[in-house]
Amino acid sequence: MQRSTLRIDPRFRTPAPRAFDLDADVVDRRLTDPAAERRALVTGLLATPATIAPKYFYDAIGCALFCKICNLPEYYPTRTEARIFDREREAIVAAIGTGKQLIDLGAGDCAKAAVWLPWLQPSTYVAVDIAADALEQALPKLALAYPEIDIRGVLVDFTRGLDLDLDVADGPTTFFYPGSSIGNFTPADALEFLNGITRHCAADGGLLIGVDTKKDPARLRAAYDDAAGVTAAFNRNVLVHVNRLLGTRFRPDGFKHVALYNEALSRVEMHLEAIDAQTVTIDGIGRIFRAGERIHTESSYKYAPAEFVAMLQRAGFANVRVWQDDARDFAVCYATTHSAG
Ligand code: AVI
Repeated sequence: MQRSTLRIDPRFRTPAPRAFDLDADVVDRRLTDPAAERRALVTGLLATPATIAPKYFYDAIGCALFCKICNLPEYYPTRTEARIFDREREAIVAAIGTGKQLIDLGAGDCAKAAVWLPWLQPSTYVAVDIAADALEQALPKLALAYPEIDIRGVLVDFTRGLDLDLDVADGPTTFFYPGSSIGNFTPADALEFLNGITRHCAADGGLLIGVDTKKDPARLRAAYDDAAGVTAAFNRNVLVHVNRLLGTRFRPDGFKHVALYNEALSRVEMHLEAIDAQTVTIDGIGRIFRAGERIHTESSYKYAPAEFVAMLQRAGFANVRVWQDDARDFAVCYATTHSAG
């Protein structure tokens, strides 16, 4: 079978770390093993059911579409979390304390953390993300606005493990993981990830995290299948990204966006469903997607607050505080590794 000679995304070729000398440093630690990344993506596509890891949503177009999703009327998590943060700011700052280093996981354009900087007055702000563009644009501006804070960026794929040993200094540390991104891990992986955070939390450290709660399935479905079709475009764009990475020729408009709530597993699932049969050559193998066959692209787990608190405790956090909006659509937790927090 002949192999494709289409252009392969250089992200799968160049493992060399780079450092940008802007006003803030950004270190790239993403590509530990590009061949293994590629293999995992190919294996997922050749499997039945086929899967694509949600991290592949976030190329430049995917990031822009995700920003749009966050402002959609149906997508309540972003604005509900922001309202909780606004309403509870002083109580949250009192719980966290000031002057610690702040590690922002999945920082994106750093907009969420930027609101906290004047309140938490961190000694160091480390923005961590898999995607470079938004981070590289945001950090120099933050460095200019807050010259007293040591501002740095780290590009890392923390779905492969949270190894920030080179980036987190000793001393009190606050991890910030908003947006309910923890829901994109399976519960087992979420527990392991939270466990990794406790490892990095020195005495007097903690985690400020947002989590989406269980609710009416119709509302959950609507949040992931908006009337304007932005989430559908976000979902299909993953195939454009995969085409670029692997040199495949998926026809994204040959797939239908499907969002459903799997009540037994408490998760919203997103899939791409082949409208007609489509054969795609993947690493020299002709993979037939039958009409109606689905590629699973994302799971977004929803937690009752008590369930999530129990998970934080299992991960090694000792003291957990929870704040919610009046409708209890979303929960913000601050958890510490010491019992007096
Ligand atoms: C990033 N993550 C928390 C979003 C979520 O709600 O699971 C990703 C998303 N997918 C579709 N809409 C939003």
